Amino acid sequence: MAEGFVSISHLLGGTLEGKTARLRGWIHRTRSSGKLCFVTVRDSTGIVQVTVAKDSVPPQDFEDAKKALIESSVQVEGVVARDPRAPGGFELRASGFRVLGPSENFPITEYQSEEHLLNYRHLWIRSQQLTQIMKVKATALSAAREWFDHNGFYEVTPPILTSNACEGGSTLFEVKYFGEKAFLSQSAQMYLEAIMYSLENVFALPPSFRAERSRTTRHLAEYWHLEGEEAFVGNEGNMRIQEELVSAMVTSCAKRNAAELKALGRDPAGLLGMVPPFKRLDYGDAVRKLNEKGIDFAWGGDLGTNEERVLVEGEEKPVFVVNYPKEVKAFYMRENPDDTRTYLCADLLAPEGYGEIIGGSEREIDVGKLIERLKAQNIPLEPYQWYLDLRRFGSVQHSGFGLGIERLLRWVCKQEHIRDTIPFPRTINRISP
Ligand code: NSS
Repeated sequence: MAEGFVSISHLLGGTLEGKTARLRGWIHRTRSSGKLCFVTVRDSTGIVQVTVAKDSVPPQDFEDAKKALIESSVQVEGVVARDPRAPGGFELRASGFRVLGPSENFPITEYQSEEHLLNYRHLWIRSQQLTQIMKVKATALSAAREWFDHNGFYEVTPPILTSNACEGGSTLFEVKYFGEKAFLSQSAQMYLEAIMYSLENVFALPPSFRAERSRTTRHLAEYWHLEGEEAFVGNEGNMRIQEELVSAMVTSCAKRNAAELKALGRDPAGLLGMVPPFKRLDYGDAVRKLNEKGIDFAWGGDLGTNEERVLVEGEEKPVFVVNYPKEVKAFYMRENPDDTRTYLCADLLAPEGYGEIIGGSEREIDVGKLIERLKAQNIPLEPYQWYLDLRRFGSVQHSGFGLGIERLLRWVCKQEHIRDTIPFPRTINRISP
């Protein structure tokens, strides 16, 4: 906080009652009646009511306060007074009111279409809803970094421009690269696997890119991907790491952002219960469960939104679905020795039907099997030679996972649409603003 100015949360804390204080912020709402203006002002910490009485400020200040439109930036000086009618219980009774940057007529009013709000995202980003979500997201990210830090992981910085696919060709964004073809990274996994050989436990938080052609409420074309890779860890150990990490992230949000979560309609007390262990549900049992519930679903299919929703019905906590059939998963996963039709892998499904938030697996270390699978899918080997090399020079058992940050936030912040968990969403029909 700059010298001489108080934050609104400090002002609302009560310790400044009767004292003179100065604050800076933006006009949230304003109305005036005769000799009195009520201006609510927001800063990054909260919203407070400012009363500007004609008799208490210089004449020009009163005129400015009366004229100032919402979203004008202002500086106010006054006395902090307890007032039960004011939101927050305190108000600032102005002795001085200055407009720093006037606002034109703000193009967003109360009831606007989603399309309008997305066109004006650069201004809508100031809304209470998006502000609250961004605060929760900042907590989730710092809690994740704290957790990794306390558990012996190194943060590393993988490339974004890549020459090969990690998650299959259908969702690759192609870019021109000095006359060659390159792609935006879908996942840092292969690079984390390479770095694992020196640092053993690594994580990264890069953006990932998916040219998702479907319009859904849980797909973005650009999202933030929290990925871990661990040496000498199998599929079960991988799940233990994930459940502890998710628990640390979610419970930190519940503790540090209770007010924001409540405002978003999420009860923070419920999130405090997201502690390990999370249930493991074998894919085969998942198919049986779906069939028992009258859903026509055959072994070998991929779980869609509806199946994922049904599988977590009645569950309080996230659920791991383990050992998917090979045909629905990526080539790099380790074959399950107990059932070679499946891989040693797990997807973590959030409760309440929010769906998959993590995809993870133990990695195949048999280079012959990897080559066989790439060939079977008619994928040229050349771009993967470096990845195959990783199995040729001191390979060890290892596992990893990728957590979609916005998927987790959609659940934690109880959002209908994933786009509101990222400031400037990129989707099939939007790259602007
Ligand atoms: O495709 S994943 O399931 N798995 C991977 O990319 C692995 N290579 C990760 C790894 O093992 N290092 O994606 C992982 C997660 C998935 O569970 C979602 O939470 C999220 O990434 N994800 C997405 N979030 C938002 N939008 C889109 N389109 C999206 N695709 C995946």
